[in-house]
Amino acid sequence: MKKLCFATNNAHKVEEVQAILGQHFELLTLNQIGCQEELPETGNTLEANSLQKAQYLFDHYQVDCFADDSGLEVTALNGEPGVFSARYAGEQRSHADNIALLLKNLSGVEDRSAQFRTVITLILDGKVNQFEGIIKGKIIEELKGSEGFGYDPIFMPEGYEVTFAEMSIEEKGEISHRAKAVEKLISFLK
Ligand code: ITT
Repeated sequence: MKKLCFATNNAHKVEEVQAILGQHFELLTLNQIGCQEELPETGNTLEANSLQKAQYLFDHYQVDCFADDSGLEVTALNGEPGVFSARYAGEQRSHADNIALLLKNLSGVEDRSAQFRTVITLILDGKVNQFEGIIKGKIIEELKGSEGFGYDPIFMPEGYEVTFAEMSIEEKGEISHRAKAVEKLISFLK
C-alpha cells in the first residue's frame, strides 16, 4: 500500500482522513516519519504556507505528503485575518483575543460577509497539486455556541441560523472548508 505523510500532529485529523482513504493509502504522521521539528510557515498566503510545509517534508524526508492551512477571510477587512487567523491578536494565539479583536474591527460595519478557506498541498511522486475548500457565511455580533474552536462562535454559514459552534462535529464536518478540500484531495487520490 502506498504511504502518504499528513503534515499534522492532530491524531484526530489523521484518523478521519485514513477512514476515507481506506485501502488506497496508508497515512503516516509526522512522528512516524521522525519529524519532531516545527514545520516552516512564513508565507503570506494559505497557498504559500501549505506548499511550504509540504515542500519541507518532501525535501527533508523524501516522502509523498500533504499539508493544509486554513483561515477566516472577512470581506470588509480585505480578506483579513486570512493566513494570520491563528495569531490575529498576537503570538499568544488566543481564540478569545482573536474573536474580540475581530468584533472590534467590525463594529458598526454593515457588510458582515466572510468565508473560511482551506488549501491543501499534495506532493505525490514529486508533483505538486493544490485543493481548495470554501464555506461562505457571515460574522455575527456576539458569540453563540461552545462546540468547535477558533472563530466558530461568531461564524454563521450561509443557509443556516446557527453558528459553527452550535453544530455537532459531524454537522460541521459535512459542510466545512476543511471537509471540502479533503474531499477534493481524496477524489484526486482515488
Ligand atoms: P495546525 O496548523 O497545527 O493544524 P492551526 O490552529 O494553525 O493548527 P489551521 O491552519 O487549520 O490550524 O487554522 C488557522 C486558524 O484559522 C485557526 O487557529 C483558527 O483561528 C482559524 N480556523 C481555521 N479553521 C477553523 C474552523 O474550522 N473554525 C474556526 N476557526 C478556524
